[in-house]
Amino acid sequence: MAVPFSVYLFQQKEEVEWLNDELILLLNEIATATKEIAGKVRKAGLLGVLGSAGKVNVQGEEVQKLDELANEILIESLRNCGKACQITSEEVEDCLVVSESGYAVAFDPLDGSSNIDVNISIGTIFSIHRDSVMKPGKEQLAAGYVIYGPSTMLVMSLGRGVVAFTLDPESGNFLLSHPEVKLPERGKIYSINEANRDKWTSEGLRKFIDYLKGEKYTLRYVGSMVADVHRTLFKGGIFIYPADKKNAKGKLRLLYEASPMAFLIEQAGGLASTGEKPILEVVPEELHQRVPVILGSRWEVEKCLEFMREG
Ligand code: AHM
Ligand code: MG
Repeated sequence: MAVPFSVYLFQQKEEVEWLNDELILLLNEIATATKEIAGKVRKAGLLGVLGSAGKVNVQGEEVQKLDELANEILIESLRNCGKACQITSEEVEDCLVVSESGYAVAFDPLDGSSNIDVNISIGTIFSIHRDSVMKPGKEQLAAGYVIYGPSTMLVMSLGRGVVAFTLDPESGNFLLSHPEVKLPERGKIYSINEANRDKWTSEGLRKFIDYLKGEKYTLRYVGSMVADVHRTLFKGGIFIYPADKKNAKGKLRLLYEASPMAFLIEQAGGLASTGEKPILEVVPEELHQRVPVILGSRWEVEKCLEFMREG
């Protein structure tokens, strides 16, 4: 019988010194909220929650109804559980300060919005720090994502490797399905929005992608970071969202996209870089700060950085 998420957390208390009952409660709360979101995602076409909410968010992007719903579900459960001192969401301009100390949670309630209406995998990403979110990613106490795909899966790290749980629709439990997620040293897939090729600011990056083509790599790009990183984590290869002429710092947000994904990738044995430094070393300056993202198997990431340095 596979181990349920809540039981797994209790078992980890021995291994992870910062894992106490409070953090366990918080993590369970996040898992419960994502199950509710999974239910809404599954029935989206029947609930009338597809399409735009008719407004733009702090990033200037169109908000989808399901984005809003997922955001409300997460904020409500984090407020109610009483363990979150700060709540930061992609959909909310300011950080919600609940109390002075405790756990600071940052999340992207529904990543991959452009895929919502077409029934393609989307996800929720979360990152947990002590007291404040304005700390480098290497200080995360826990990070993870839930992918709403053919299966709903929760992939998480407490800084002791990466584990994955699959939602069992019968029992409603996240059950441990992948006790040790390890990134292959090298893969066969690259994942980047190649339509932006002419806009990329790094000539070295264009040469790197050409090099991969010569090495018979294949291209996979969903356009949901959660899905693209999930595939990279399990199959290896490289995922890139680079700086370009439109987005000088790339598109993805540090606190609730780049940093938690970098934590998972590195905990699984891979690398994650901005092109200049490890993502986990970046000290946040703004809540909704963006960073270029290059992550995946060690071999490809190192090679990409080499090409980018040479220009
Ligand atoms: P979102 O949080 O508004 O959904 O935007 C982030 C998404 C990521 O999931 C994905 O990697 C990226 O945007 C895709 O961007 P593009 O369409 O420019 O390739
Ligand atoms: Mg997002």
